[in-house]
Amino acid sequence: MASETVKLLGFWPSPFELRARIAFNIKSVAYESVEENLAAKSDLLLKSNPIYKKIPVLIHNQNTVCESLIIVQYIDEVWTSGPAILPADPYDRATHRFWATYIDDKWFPKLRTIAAAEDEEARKAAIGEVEEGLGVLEGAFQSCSKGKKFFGGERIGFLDIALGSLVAWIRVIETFNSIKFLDEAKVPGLANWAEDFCGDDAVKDVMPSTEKLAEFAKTMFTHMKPQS
Ligand code: GTX
Repeated sequence: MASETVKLLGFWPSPFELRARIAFNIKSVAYESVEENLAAKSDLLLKSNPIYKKIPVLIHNQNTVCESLIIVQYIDEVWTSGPAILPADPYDRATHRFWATYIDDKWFPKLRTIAAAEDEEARKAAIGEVEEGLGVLEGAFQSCSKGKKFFGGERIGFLDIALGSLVAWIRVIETFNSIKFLDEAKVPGLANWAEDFCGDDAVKDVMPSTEKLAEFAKTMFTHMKPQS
């Protein structure tokens, strides 16, 4: 559709924007990428997401869609000619959505807590909680993937995008803390999955490098306060 508007408001280090980019790649949808300055948000962002004032925001013709996981589901439902992102089976879909919510609500905040920890005790506690959560996600991977490469089976699906978008940030935190979260000895399924995910055609050109992200993170973490 030549007259279609498909615009993504984002910010390159954002794992949440990355989710939409990967979904567009899976569907081979061309879109205009608009880089936001989060220290001086554009009127378009403030008008498009007045509730949260956050990126990513998808503008599709007259529709505005906010929240990364909702954007991915919208992309899946609108551009149906490309490969499906959500599983076909209703229970599998529910399971993917459940774990994606767990990642965003419970697990990822712990990863952020490591960077914001005020002392060694808090940092170690947060690392332990992140590792515990990865153990839980390893179990989810074993049951969702059913012996295949991805949570979604033969190809990347919704839950792959939800967790995979965070891999570069996981690696940054690993580097800063001299630890290995995606350790083959502890979470073998996830360790191999992360390599496969990052090498996938829909991902490899949009995933930021750990080095570039680490440079950005150095400044960001200096200003971070502990999350409540
Ligand atoms: N729940 C939202 C989603 O899934 O879309 C979260 C989006 C979000 O947090 N966006 C941030 C934002 O716009 C940018 S991404 C922050 C990533 C940090 C990673 C640290 C390890 N923030 C603007 C604001 O809060 O004002």
